[in-house]
Amino acid sequence: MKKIISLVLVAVMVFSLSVVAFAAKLGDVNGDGKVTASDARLVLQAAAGSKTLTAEQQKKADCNKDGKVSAVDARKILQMVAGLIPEEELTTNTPPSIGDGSGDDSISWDDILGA
Ligand SMILES: [Ca+2]
Ligand SMILES: [Ca+2]
Repeated sequence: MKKIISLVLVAVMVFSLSVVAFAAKLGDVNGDGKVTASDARLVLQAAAGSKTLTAEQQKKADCNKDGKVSAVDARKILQMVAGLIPEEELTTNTPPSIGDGSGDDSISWDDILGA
């Protein structure tokens, strides 16, 4: 019985690890297993309307999880590629910068006045 429990535990651990690995693939739009500038380019092309992404690609492209594929996502990918932000940041929906309360990706009077 103990053996079965530990087997189940191992299975659960392996499963959660693969989920983490899958989540880390956010940003890998072209699906080559790496997050590179090529992925950012695809996101930019999609944002500009010159390229249509599959539903799966759109999910991976939407790095800030706002439901849209935009230049903001491409920038996040590029920042990650350049090592400016950790890879985990792609999977979290944190404001792009401290003080940007309105979430428009810039600090403006809106944020200060709370409009
Ligand atoms: Ca890629
Ligand atoms: Ca987005």
